[in-house]
Amino acid sequence: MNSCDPLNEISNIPYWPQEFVDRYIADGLWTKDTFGDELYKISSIMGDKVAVTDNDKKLSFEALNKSVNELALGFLNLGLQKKDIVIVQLPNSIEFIEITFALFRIGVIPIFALPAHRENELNSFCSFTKARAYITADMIAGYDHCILASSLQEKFSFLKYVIIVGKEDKEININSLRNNSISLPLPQIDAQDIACFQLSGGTTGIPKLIVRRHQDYLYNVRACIAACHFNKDTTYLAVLPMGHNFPMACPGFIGTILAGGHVVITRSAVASECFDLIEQEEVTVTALVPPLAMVWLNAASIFKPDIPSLQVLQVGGARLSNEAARQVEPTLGCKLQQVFGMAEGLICFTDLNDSEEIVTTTQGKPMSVADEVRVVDELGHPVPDGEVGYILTRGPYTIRGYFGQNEANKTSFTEDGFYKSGDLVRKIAGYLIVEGRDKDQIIQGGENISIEEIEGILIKHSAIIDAVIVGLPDEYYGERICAFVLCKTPPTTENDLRLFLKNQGLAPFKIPYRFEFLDQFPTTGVGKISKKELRKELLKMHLEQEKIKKVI
Ligand code: J2J
Repeated sequence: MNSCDPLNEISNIPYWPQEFVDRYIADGLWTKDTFGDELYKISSIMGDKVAVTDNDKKLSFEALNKSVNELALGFLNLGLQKKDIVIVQLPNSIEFIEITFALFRIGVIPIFALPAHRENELNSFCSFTKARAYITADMIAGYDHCILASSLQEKFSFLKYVIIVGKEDKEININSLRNNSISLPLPQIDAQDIACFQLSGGTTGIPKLIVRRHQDYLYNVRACIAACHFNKDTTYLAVLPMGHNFPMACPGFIGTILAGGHVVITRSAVASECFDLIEQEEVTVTALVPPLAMVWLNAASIFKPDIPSLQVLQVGGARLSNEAARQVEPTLGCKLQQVFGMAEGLICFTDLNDSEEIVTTTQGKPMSVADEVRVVDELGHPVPDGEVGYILTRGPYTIRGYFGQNEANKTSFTEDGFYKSGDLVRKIAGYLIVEGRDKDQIIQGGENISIEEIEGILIKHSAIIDAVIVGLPDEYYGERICAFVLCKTPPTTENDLRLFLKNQGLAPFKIPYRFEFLDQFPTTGVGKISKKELRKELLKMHLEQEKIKKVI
């Protein structure tokens, strides 16, 4: 990322052409409402009903609204102002929700860094946006964020405030802000004002910044609430890192609160702990990425948890294999909802009333009638229904360009404003099936290999929890198939897996050349399996072996 003048950039962010703005407003999709106002409205309706539970802390809607106001005033008293940019990097917690709504209410713009982000990402966010504050916790998963904060402040003189949730004696503590709020008028926030920055979920390089405004992000939340039937009886377990678009706004914790439901927060994604919490708090819905869903399915088949309250498991963020999808209902006793989404906008859901076939083999339909989706070939020409092509999308909650990325925007967006996510999909009767990503295929000796086919068969093996196929660069073949597997106990052997694949009818040239057994997969900030890290790991192992061969 290049550095830029944030204020200049803010006035220069790609925006929808006027005809689209007029249409979205006329159709009632974009309104004048803002997140701050929506919280006032729902808290006046819900009153003392519990809105959030985090371990032994509970907040009613009224209490949440009050606390959000106190914090909003605290931020203003400290010196933060509307349009300032701040980095928020917090673990799942009640404070996450309070701080998010407080910032929304005063127009201070959070960048939601994920807890797994480190100095590289934070350096980039700071220098790129001239962030004025870093709001974090003293420790997140054993990592000291106070040290990271000091290092950022040494480098960036504009990073004026470090606000800490946790230890009382460090920096500016969040609680001191609450107690210190002299009444000030809250700034006027308009629907076209920026609510926050989301981060692109790409697996290469530093995430790009995605501007979400109240008008489009609120529409995003409202459309998700409608598509997922969230209401005051919904109890949502926030397991994935709450700064990610999926657990935040699709419908996520914001959707649950604005629907009058109950958000239960956990900092642990460990299946047995989450099963206990689901039972105890009568959770009705939760959202996972596929690797976590696979681990939960394995745990549920062993522990047989008693979780009748759980009605829906949303799974998205990466492709869930059809085999794993089929296990959800019998193993967890709840319905599966597949979610194909992106922080840039478009969200697709399977519907709870869809047939089992649709729910287990597709990634759903775009949630809004105003979503425009095209499936095209490499030249941008539409492909017939049922054929694989690149997805292009635009609509009332899909951005028209990244923040400060004039060059990247030329390749990531078409001239008429469609976002090119790089996902390869097939469209059948309106439903999308994600077939992979543009760079996510193995071409071995000129043969295109379907990663999904091999992964899908491998996970049918009774000793396997999850499997990932990546390509190992090879002088002769171009690439060779390598399988990384996560085994149950007792584990299995390479020979057994080869035989199994053969007996399942897999063509011999698709049988992996190499198998690697791991205890856990490297993941991205939100918990998707990081193929980039696996490829790096594979290359490292390969080069080391080559070195040993030479020595011998
Ligand atoms: C295959 N690939 C998928 C799916 C996302 C809801 C759910 C997820 C995200 C998210 C999100 C997939 N099958 N079911 O923002 O609101 C891959 C695609 C996509 C990229 C976006 C939401 N669901 N993906 O994961 O911005 O490659 O958003 O382009 O992090 O994840 O990643 P991200």
